[in-house]
Amino acid sequence: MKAKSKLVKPKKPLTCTSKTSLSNEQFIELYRYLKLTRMFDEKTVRLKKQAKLTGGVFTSLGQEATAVGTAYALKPQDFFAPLIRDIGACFVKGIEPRTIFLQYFGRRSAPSRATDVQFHFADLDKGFVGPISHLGDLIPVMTGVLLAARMKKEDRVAVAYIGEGASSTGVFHEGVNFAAVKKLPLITVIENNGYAYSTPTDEQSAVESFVDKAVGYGIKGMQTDGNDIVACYETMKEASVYARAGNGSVLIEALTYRRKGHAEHDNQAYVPAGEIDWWAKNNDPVVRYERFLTKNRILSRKNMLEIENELKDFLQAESEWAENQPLPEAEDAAMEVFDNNVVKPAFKKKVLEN
Ligand SMILES: Cc1ncc(C[n+]2csc(CCOP(=O)(O)OP(=O)(O)O)c2C)c(N)n1
Repeated sequence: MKAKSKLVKPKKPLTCTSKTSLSNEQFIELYRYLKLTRMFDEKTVRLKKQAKLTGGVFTSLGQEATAVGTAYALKPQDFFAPLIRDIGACFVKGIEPRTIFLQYFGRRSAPSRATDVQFHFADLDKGFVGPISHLGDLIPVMTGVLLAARMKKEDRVAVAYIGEGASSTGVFHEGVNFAAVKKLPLITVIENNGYAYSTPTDEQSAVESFVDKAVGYGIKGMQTDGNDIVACYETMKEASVYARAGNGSVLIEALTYRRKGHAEHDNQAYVPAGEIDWWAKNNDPVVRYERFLTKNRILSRKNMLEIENELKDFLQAESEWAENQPLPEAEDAAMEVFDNNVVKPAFKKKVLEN
């Protein structure tokens, strides 16, 4: 697998790049988001095993740094379209864990009102263009968002996250090509995590590196270590400065690894023995960042434990609150299906005014 081959024998324990403009306060904030992402995923897996959640649970174990680090370089007005491994980007851009718990618990007051799961909803004030299941389709959507921003003379860039598998879709090509032609500030992040469902990367594409595809579109290509959170931040910072200045689109390839199956139901029988353990032991993005933080005396082990305990209590409170919200009622299913002018007043009275 290509992402691994570059790192077959790390000579010494991996940490993060020290070439950065981040301040100590920002390093700590970044750590909170990284840990929050991992701990949120761990919690949803536990809740799933307790049969408390609806739908599949998709985690980003082992690749959290890509979404968190890249999103951290964005401005509040910037748009982003995450996919299933990018919950960390949602947190960085201000989506609260309780909102995603509401979705997972299928509660009536969830943004999708229990008609969809996970973070399949949108919050445009936070720049969040909600994911849909049809992989690749959000790339042309983001070009539309950017064309609208251009007409309104708004200063925005947009990030479309995509797996290396979904980069094989026709709509990926159409979207990236259109953005390139129109010189839109679209930054497409290909998360090369080794597998698309059970298909390994070398059966997905004949290119040596996905970043090479940028040449074919006539846009800037960048490759980054997706498990080095500081490198992810710096790569996106450079890309966004370039795109914001009117130079056009960027394609970023982040090299990472999916340590869990496609979702919790996937037993990963197709993964060669020892591969997952290798990544867990040698290239875990949280461990790497913790090493970096202690080495540079930004946080001690004790400080990290305090943060972990704080986040544990926070997530417990968020999930308990969501779990205690009411379930939907039968008539809610009619919303957005039949004439909302008829359904909405009753819905408004019952739900929104409660
Ligand atoms: C157009 C389309 N084809 C197929 C699927 C079914 N599907 C869902 S996730 C997935 C694999 C995606 O792999 P990748 O893009 O590499 O992302 P990863 O899961 O590795 O993060 C597939 C085939 C889909 N949702 N949309």
